[in-house]
This record gives sequence, structure tokens and C-alpha cells, in this order.
Amino acid sequence: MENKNIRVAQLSCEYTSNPLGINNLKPLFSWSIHHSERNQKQSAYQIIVASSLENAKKNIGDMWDSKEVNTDQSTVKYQGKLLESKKTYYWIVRVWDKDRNMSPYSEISSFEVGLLYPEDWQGLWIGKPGKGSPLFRKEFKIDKEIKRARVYVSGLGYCEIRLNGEKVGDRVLDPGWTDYDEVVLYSTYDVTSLLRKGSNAVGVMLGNGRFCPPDEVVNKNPYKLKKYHNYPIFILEIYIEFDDDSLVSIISDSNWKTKDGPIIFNDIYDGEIYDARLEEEGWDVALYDDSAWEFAQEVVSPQGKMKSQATFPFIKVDKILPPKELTSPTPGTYIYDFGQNFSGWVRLKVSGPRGTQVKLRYSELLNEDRSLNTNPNQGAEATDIYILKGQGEEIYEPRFTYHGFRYVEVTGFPGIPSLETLEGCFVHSEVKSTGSLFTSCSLVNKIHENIRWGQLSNLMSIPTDCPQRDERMGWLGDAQLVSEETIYNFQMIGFFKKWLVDIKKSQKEDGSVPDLVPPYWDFYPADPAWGTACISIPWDLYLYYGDREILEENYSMMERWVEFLHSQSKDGILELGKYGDWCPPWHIISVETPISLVSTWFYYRDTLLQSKIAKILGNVEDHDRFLKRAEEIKISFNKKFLGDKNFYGWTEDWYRTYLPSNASIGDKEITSKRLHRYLRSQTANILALYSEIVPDDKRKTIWRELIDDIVVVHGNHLNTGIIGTKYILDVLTENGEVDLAFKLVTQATYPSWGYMIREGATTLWERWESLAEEGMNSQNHIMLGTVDAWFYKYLVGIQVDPHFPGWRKIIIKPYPVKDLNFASASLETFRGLISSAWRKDVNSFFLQVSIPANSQAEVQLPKMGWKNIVIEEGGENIWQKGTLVSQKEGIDYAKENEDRIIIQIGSGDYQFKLKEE
Ligand code: RAM
Repeated sequence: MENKNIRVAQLSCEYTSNPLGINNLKPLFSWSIHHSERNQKQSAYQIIVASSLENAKKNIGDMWDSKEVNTDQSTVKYQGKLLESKKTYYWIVRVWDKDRNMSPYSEISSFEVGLLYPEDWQGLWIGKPGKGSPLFRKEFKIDKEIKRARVYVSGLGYCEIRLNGEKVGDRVLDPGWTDYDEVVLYSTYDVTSLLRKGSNAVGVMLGNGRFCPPDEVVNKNPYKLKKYHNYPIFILEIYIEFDDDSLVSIISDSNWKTKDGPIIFNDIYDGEIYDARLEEEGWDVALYDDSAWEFAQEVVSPQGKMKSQATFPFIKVDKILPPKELTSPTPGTYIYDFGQNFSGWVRLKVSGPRGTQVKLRYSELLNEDRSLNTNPNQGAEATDIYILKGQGEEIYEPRFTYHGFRYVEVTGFPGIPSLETLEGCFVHSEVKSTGSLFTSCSLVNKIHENIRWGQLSNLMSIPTDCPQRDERMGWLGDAQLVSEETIYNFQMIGFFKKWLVDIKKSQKEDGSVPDLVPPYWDFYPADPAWGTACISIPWDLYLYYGDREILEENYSMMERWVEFLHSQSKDGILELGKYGDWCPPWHIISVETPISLVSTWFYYRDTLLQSKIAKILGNVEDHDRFLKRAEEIKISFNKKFLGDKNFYGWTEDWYRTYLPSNASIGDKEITSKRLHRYLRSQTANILALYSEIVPDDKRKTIWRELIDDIVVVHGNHLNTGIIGTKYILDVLTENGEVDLAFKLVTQATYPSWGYMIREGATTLWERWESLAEEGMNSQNHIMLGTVDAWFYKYLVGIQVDPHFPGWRKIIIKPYPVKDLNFASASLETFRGLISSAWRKDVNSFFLQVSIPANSQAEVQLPKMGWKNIVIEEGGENIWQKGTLVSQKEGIDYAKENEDRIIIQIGSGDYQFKLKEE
């Protein structure tokens, strides 16, 4: 008998709902369970996969019927008959709860397979030599009723597809960036409703992207860009199934016609020039006379393997932002302020004489006189030009570029523009938002908001460092530092899985990876704090999504990376490194923290992590080997960086010999007093404390040294670069100084996040300083955004239990700091919604928690310094005089330690109130 109180929902295939065009013969299914009762678990599941909707409706698993499988696992790999290219499959699932009650079947979900094998590609790669952005077109007739139709397409660098005058889909800057010598991504679209009986036309517009940037852009770039081809190219197939089951494919080949289009220049950094006078009215609809167009040329296929991006979040215009303010610093120059730094472009509305040129320049900052300050753009022109055709109201937005900006300057506008003239388009990879966070401190909320804007601005099919200057690279360091923050805020698995393939492909024979992936600049080998991404990101994905396969798939990459570090080390110390604790206050390269200290710490941590991963995968030999090595590195680390001092870091002699060789420090005549200050590195002590490598007899001393450095030497300020900043708050919190951590976060004096906000930041900066001159001063960098993970993990206190990854077990451990009255957060996970909210008043502490069915949690209630604690749950006493006094459903057991009362709970909603008796 079906029990209607149990519902299976959120069906995903390869972490995506109803994906179109997957490239996997054994896709992963997952679901969440809603149950009206507390403390519920899945005891079994049954999945049915059908080759037709009819079969799925009748619960017939002609592809796969798993039958009843006894397990609490809610992520399962397909084990049915061989899946075929281009086919759609339908699936349902039902579960049994812990009391053997059976749920009804879920609603029907589907997944469709893409082009699995190279020979499935019938189309040819074609292009048109020349500059600009060419148009391609083809007409075809349909004389039967269409059952379903798909477009499979890839256009490098970018392509926009049009069918019968309409844009296909809502993707922009598509497909995603890769190293095109290794992987080429393609898109699948359902175009059934765009085709019709009779004459049809397909049109394609191409842009350069990272595939064929203009030569002048390649050459002026500081490290010269990788260029794959001289002009853009594409491959396409329109696949049509008719009602009578016959099939037809329209493919790209040299019968297509082509002509230069209205985009006469396009580059992601420099912008776009669009001459509307060159528009070809009706070029993308049928019965257009293209006799004057040339034939397209067949070209050699790119080297990379075709891969579907069905489960990879594509780039989209996410939001339209109205400008906040319009000023005119000089006659004819208009400055729009959007009040927010973001990635994308603007949409222009204009009417005027034919040939008028409207110029749009983008910047993150203004000068004092309110003119544009383009310094942070460095070599990027960040300029779009629209040339009017002179026919009524014209609306333009660029297609093949993007900018990072808050301000836009308009010149050449015919007449006087208004606030309605421009709209901002916020463009980024469309990762689903999964986390939300809110506290009683508006500054915390604002930092969180800035980080979300900054993070999204830096997800442009790869994790970028910044959206504004001529860089926008997939720096491994930036991404690995914030990967937890991204995972709390957004659904990142599809995004990162793709990037891990990019990293894997970039690995060299010797095991090294580059600092940035895809390697558009040749930066090998990576600084260890950057390269660590190839092990720490798979680890984070395993932890937060519970996907063991990610560890398996990437094991050899990680192992080769760890072996590479080992091959570069001498006596357990790694000198290799370039950036270290990058961008601390006042500097780019840290003067306080030796690069080799940071590198060796990552060498240690990666080796240790590798041993842990080996153990999880059952590889005892590797586990032992790497563990032993990690122990040796630890000894060397302490010997070299601690020695007989009372702090980690430089020795005076060593520092003095190092100094002359490091140009960015400059000051050779450094006085002993200043030197002493330099010798103290918060980051060095933090890293040692974080990974518990400090010898027991030195622990207290190191801790005191760190606190003294923060509180006394720096007057309650951090003095850390991006590496130390990631760990400082965790270390302080774990060691009983959460209020100090909170102070570092929320104060408004330099250096701090509060300072950035006081100075008007709407995203986070690259540097702690407020800089407006030329140089490295992006206003929209994400690498200091690690603090957001601390908000979720510590302030609100939602943590994953590493022994039960993927939120099978959740730890709720809030830290009610003095200056906060409440904090709350929720996370949409693949197991369902997790939420936690605490509030306190003088006598009571309240905690409200939701745990999804089939998960459990350990709630660690803070004792608040009170004695004789009573805890109520849902108004009923459950804890008194140091013991559990009730057997309420879902409350498993409770115990206490010095600071907390720890309660094990099952799924469901709970309301705890803690007070003094
Ligand atoms: C700069 C950026 C980037 C960083 C590299 C090392 O280009 O700050 O974020 O990762 O340097």
C-alpha cells in the first residue's frame, strides 16, 4: 500500500533536472524524500527507466528496473540496458521508509542522450576566413508532421543560432571555454516548436571568444594569449523525427551560404563594434535571397574531443539592472552608475540619424571629477560601439564580449539620453543559488551580498579571477580558496566537474599543472597554493556532494600532482613557489610570510589529503606511503620554519639573505626594529595551528604569539594575504576566540572587509587597499571571499560531517558571538533543504533546525556560560540536570562537554530553547 505521507522529489540525473544531451552511459540518479514524520530514513528504493513515456506511465522499466534495493543511498548509478545516442528516456523512483512504508512513485523525469560517439556527428566544421563575425544560413523544407527536433551545435569561440527568425535558447557566450585542443563543448536544444511544415531557415552568427582573439589583442596582452585559429568556425546538426518515425538531419556543410555580419569587431576584453547598417533584414528566415552570399568553407576540425555541456551550467543574462544615477561631467559625456559592480554589458535604446556612432565605455571606478577611471581595466578597452541604421528605435546589446563594471560612459548619443536609455545585463554561468544567509548584523549581510555578486561575476564557464581587465583567467588559487564558499551558495558540482576535466587535461607528464586552467597563458608549474586545486576541489566536491566517483576519477591526477611536489622538494622542504600568501595588506608578495613556508605547508597538506583519499578508496598501500611522507614533511616544516623560535616564519639571518633577491620588498636598509615586525607572520602561525603541526610544548606559545600579533601589534587587525585569510577565522574560532574573529570581520578600519564596504565596495577587492591608480587593483575579485564559508560554517554553524559526506550527517554547531542577536541560513542540497536559525536574548538561546528525511544531525547547543541548563524542544523539556529526560521522536541521545550540549537528531523540524534553570 502506498503511503501518501512520503513523497520522492527533486529527481536529478547527473545532478541536473531533465538534462538534454548527456554524454554518459551510466548516468547518476538522485532524489530527495519528503516525509510528514520526523526521524525518517529510506530503507529501500526502486528505480524504473523506460524507453517511452507510455512505459514510464505504466511503471514498465524496459530499460532498467532496479527492483527493490535495500539501502539508504539516494544517489544511484544507472545499471540497465545500453543507452543510445539521441534517445530520450523516462524514469521514476519510489522508496520505502524505515518502517517499510512505501511511497508512491515520483513524477516522471527524463534524460536524453547526446551524441555519444565521434561518428554520430554528421555535420562538418565550416567557417568563413576573414575578420568580424560572419553569418551563415541554410534553408530547408519540411513536409511531414514533426514529432521532435533537436539542434546539436558547437561554434568556436561563440555561436548564436537562429531558427525562422528567432534565437534558439537563452544561452549567451556559448559554448563554455575550454582548451580547444583538448575538449570542445557542444549544446543540445529542443527546437520542436521552432520548426514548421514548409520552408524553414537556420542562421548562425559566430564570435571570436578565446578561440580566435584578434591579433592585436593577442599581441598586446602581457603574456600573449593562446590563439587556436584565425577565424571562428562551427558544426551543427538539426535532427528531426517525424510522426511516421522517419528521420532527417540538416547538417552544416559547404552548401551553406555565408556573409560578413554587422559585428565588425569582437573581443572579450576590448568589446564589440556593431554596424547596424550592415544588418541583413530577413537573413534568418526562409525565402530570403542569398544568391549574393558566398559558400561556406569546410575547415579542419578542432583537435579537442566533443563533449556535451548538458550538465554544465551555461552562461545566461541572469538579471536586468536599471541604472541608479545619470550625470554629465562634460558636455556630450554621460555617466551611468548602476550602483553595483557586476559582469555583463548594457542594453542600449537609441534613435537617430543613420551612421551615428554611440560609444559605450565601461569602468569599475570614477575619478573625482566623475569621469570614467578605467585603470582597473588595464589593457582591456572595454568599449562597445553601436552604429545606427537610422530606423526608429534601435535596441542593441553586445553578443561576443563582456565587461566588469559599475559605470558606463556614453558618448556620441544623438540627443540627450535618460535613465531609460541603458539597462544593465548581469551575465554569468547560471549556477543555481542554493544557499541563503541572514544575520542581525547588517555588515555581515552586506559582506555576504558582495561576495555573492563577486562570485557570480567570476563564474564565466570557468572560475575567473576578475571580469574587468585583460586577464579573466581560471586561476587555480583563487578558485580553490573559495570553493567551499561557492558550494554553500550555489550548486557547483556540474560547473566544477567540467573544470576538473580541464585541469586534468592540462596536467603535464611530470605531474605539474599550470597556475591557470585552461592554460591560455603558459604558466607552468603552478605555485603549490594554486596547484592544490587539483586535489582540494575534488575533495570539497566529495565532502559536500558525497560523490566518491569524483575521487576515483581524479585519483591519478591528484597522485601525480602530489608526486610532482615531492620531486621538487629537498629534505622535506619545497622552495618552488611564486605567490605564496598573495596580496597581504600593503604588498602583493608577502614580506612577512616566506613563500617556501606556504609551499611546504601545501606540500604537507596535499600529501596528507592524498593519504586520506587513498584510504577512502581502499588503497592501503598509498595511504601508508603518503601518511609516512606527510609525517616527514611535518618534521622538516617544524625544523625549518619554527626551529627554536617562538613563532613560525623567517629567521633574521635568513630574512637578510633573502631580502636583496626579492625586488618587490626593496628596502635593504631595513632597521632591526622594523625587521622584527616583518619577522612576525600571522599566516605562518595560522597555517601551523590550522593543520595541527605545532609541537605540543610550543602550542600555547604560538597561540599567544598569534593573538598578540593580531591584537597588540596590529590593533585587532588581520595581516594576512589570501592564504592566511582563508584560515585565520577558523583557527581563532576553533580555539575559543570567536569574538575576536567576528571583530576582524566586522570592523570598518583597514584592513578588513568592513573597510572595503565603508569605502563603497559592492563586490570584494583584489587588494585590502583602496586603490584607484594603475596596477593590480581589481574591484571585483573573489579570493578574499573565503569569509562567507565561515559565516555558514561557524556563525550559523551548518557543517557537513566528513565521515558522512554529502550531508548524510549534518553538524549544527552555532557560534553565538557577543555582537550578534541572531543568525540563520538555509541550504538546498540534493537530499533536501537544510536550515538552521538561532536567536538569543538575555536568558534564553533559541535554535530552529530543519533536517531533510534520510539525513541526520548532531546539534551542538552552546552552553552560553550558564550553569544548570534546561533544554526544551517544541515546548517540552528534554534535558535537565545533565541528562536527557524525554524520549521524543527524533531525539536520539544527548551528551555534554565543557561548552556544549550535543544532541543527536533524525530528520524533521526542531525548535530548541536553552535556558538556565
Ligand atoms: C593576479 C590575480 C589573480 C592571482 C594571480 C596570481 O593575476 O590577483 O587573482 O591568482 O595574480
